[in-house]
Amino acid sequence: TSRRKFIKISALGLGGVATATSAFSMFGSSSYLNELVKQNVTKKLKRTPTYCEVCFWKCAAWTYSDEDGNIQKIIGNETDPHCYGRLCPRGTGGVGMYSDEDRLKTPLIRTNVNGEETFKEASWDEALDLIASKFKNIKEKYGAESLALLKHGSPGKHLEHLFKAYGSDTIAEPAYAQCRGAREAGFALTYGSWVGSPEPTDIRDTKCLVLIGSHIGENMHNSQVQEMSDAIDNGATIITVDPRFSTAASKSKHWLPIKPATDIALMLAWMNVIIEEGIYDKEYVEKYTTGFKELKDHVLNFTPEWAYGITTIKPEVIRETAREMAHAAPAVIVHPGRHVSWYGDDTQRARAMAILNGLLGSWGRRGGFYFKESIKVPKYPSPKYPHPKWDWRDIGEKYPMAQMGITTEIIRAAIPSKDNKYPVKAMMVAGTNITKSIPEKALLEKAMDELEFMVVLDTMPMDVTGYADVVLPECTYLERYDGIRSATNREPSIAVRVPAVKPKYDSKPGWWVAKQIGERLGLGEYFNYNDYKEVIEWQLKQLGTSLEEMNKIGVKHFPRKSGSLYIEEGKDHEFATESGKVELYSKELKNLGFDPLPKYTKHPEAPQGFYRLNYGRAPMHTFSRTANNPNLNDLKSENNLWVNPKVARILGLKTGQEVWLRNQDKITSTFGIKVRVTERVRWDSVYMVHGFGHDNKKLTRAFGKGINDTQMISKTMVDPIMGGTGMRGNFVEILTENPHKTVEI
Ligand code: MGD
Ligand code: SF4
Repeated sequence: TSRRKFIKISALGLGGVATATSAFSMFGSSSYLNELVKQNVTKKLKRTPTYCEVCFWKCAAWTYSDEDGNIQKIIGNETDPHCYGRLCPRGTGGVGMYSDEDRLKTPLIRTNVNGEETFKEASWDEALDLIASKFKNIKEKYGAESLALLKHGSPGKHLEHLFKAYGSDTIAEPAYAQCRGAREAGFALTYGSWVGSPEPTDIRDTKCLVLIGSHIGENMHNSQVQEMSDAIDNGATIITVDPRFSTAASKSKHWLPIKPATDIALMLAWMNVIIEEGIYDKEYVEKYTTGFKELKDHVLNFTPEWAYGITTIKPEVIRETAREMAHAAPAVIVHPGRHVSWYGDDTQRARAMAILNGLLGSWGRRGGFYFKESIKVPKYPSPKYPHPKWDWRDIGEKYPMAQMGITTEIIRAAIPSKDNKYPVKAMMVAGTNITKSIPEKALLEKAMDELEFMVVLDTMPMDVTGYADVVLPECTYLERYDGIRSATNREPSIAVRVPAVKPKYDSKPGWWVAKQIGERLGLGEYFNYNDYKEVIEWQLKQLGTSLEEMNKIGVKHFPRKSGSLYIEEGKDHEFATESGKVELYSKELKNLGFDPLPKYTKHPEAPQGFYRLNYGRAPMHTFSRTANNPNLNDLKSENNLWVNPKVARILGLKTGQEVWLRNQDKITSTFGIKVRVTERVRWDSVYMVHGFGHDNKKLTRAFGKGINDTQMISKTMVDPIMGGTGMRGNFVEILTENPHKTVEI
């Protein structure tokens, strides 16, 4: 049997759905605070600043804890531009991450008892000594570069510092290749600037918001949802392109139920109408863009009639929506989306979005995209990092526009082969549940099996911990310091994270883990502090403030230094591209051997009896991390399979009935899922919320609830430009009988 078999047995010695339309009104309000204060007049509450870690929007918040160390409530910081004083349901429910009794409680080390693999509880010293000795051993045998780090969120930053100090920059996170990488490449090619997070979309002042497969409202990015809600109240036109009637679609003037995988064709037709009817922003195009002539010739034949045959969207609807956009311009946003790794031509789809925005003159304009700004947090003094012999760039060299590590390529590099020049031999996984976030499970399991050593740092016994040699329990964001948040926004601001309570059980902060391993590896000079608090204090001082002040205000604002939010009337503006202009036609892509202008390519369709597997978000959950959270599990404990009534009729399915799925590669879902018959999904696809179907029994609430969409994604379409993992080309058939005699776990 495989050495790194998923540990199923428990360790030695270790013991109702909200309606979609309510997503816009699910925010916690500061009236909670008054209520809370009233309720606790006798109890003194301590208020501690933090920023949320339930998703990566990083809303600044206040944690209220009582004298007994219980967290009473988390409330949005009124002055924070990420949340405007209101947290989303997940942020409010973040306290469940702290109180979840299934949390990892102590370090665990894989061991073999009577031929059975299991975990034994270990002391921190034992676990850290083992990690340090294994890391040293790998470095001696292969070089530090063979140690890879897959990470996400705040703990990742601390471990990145450790890895770089030890000589490895073999680092990646799923937020790139499995999420927004293609959009960053597409917009960087066009505007010379990443979109970044939060997106610099000026939604509060927009007159027209175009969402192409972006489901804001279910994808609950706080200020963005609030601004969209305000924009709707102010009469903005929303145009939603989605094969599914999403919450956003329900708020839209136009819902375009596009045939999946044909969005580029629709956008080419929009360009055709906007150019042919002469309703593009002529002044902007002339002054700020290059390649208009090539674009015009390129889209000449991509008429709405041509696109109709591909997208199933009627020509008059294509024309009408194009005119609405142009009418609103420049206060129009063709939203770049967030999770965009769909069909492997995702950079080109992002380019099409970027080009449309260019034609409409919305980049750098009020109600379009503003020029974002952030403040640089000075780096705490530390020696220079050594220069690795190879790093993530070399591993991803096939993909010329990869601007960050590609998780899947790093994983592949763990599988030995003759021509693997960059062998990965050990891996640390911190704050990412790769068994749910990275598809092609067979490949991932093979890679993990080949590793000489694997360590996981997590707060919960997620399925990925079952593959580790050592599991380290991190305390939650409410129990630790972390780096200062300095995100891009309309105005620069910073926020701090200060522990509200002591770490529960034997859990420790990520910064402490990094420092402990670092010291054992002889890297003490890189960790020249006893407590991370000292790092923050030093940085805050450089920024002209102090922890004392930040404890009172939570968020500090700084004036803009880069100039106006928008292009100033009559002034020139230089974009950060090679030409200094918005590159409608991309010479860069041409020189790299790719299409300089986006083209529509046909993608495979579902075979007879199969449906395209589509997936997305629910407002009360983030990926797989919240499924077991007691508060959020209460709101939604499992996912459902959305099935069109036509399909339900053919297969004889009823709402609430349990079904199983089998995909095109004959992979059968471990668990079942309940059907939801709804007109809101097209007949050629089925839909489910990502992040369910957990297969670790230690997650007592989430175990076996719903289907893990990632398990059904055994085929990927890789973006040749930046290495993104297209996941929407998988097809499933619906089984009404349980294919497992006894459910295997
Ligand atoms: P999560 O499932 O939230 O997402 O991928 P991941 O980042 O892997 O896993 C986060 C892990 O971090 C969990 O194990 C959680 O317990 C742990 N964790 C939470 N807080 C902390 C902490 O404070 N410290 C530590 N050490 N650990 C913590 C997300 C990725 O997935 C992204 S960004 C996208 S957009 C993709 N979405 C997606 C999809 O929609 N469908 C499918 N099939 N795959 C996807 N993969 C991608
Ligand atoms: Fe937390 Fe919600 Fe903000 Fe994300 S959007 S950081 S989950 S409050």
